[in-house]
Amino acid sequence: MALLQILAYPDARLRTRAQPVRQFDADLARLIDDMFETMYAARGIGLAATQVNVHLQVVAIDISGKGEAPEVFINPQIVARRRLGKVEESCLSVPGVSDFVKRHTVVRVHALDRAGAPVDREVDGMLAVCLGHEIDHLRGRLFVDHLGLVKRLWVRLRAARIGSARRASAPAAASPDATGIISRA
Ligand code: GNR
Ligand code: NI
Repeated sequence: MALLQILAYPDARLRTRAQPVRQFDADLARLIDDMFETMYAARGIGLAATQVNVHLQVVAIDISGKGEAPEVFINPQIVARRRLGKVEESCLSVPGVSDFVKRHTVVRVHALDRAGAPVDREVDGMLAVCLGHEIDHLRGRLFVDHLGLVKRLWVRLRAARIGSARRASAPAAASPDATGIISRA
């Protein structure tokens, strides 16, 4: 297993639209395992493949945050939605920022599981919100795109500051290799 590098806003690669998965093979299984490992290490409750620079429609979620409820959604489609709510969101690709976003809190999702078998589920609460957030990633959208202009400008300035501080202090040894993979010792 390997930790993957998570792209950070405003990286243009986060705007890529993910392609549907067509092959349920060992590469896909490895990607899913690496995504969970990366998500848990970063203390997130969800991760879209887009965030690790793999532009396939793969979403990993565990709203328990600690390995209790891992769920994979491949090629997910929301086919029904209801009950709009305002929920505070954060994103591993937009570190240090959280804000309230309008999302549906009950959604019906069609997807495939890691073996390629069809899934048809109605989910609610945090799982529904997280699924909306992750499906946005697969389409190149970030939660900050839902915020007002002033807040979005603030997020951009902040990201520029954090980015330049990181570049100034980042030791070369901590960088991922050309594949984007940070190997475990
Ligand atoms: O860890 C995460 N927390 C979170 C909180 C509220 C709504 C959505 C999320 S997803 C986020 C991890 C992430 O960036 N997934 O793309
Ligand atoms: Ni996110």
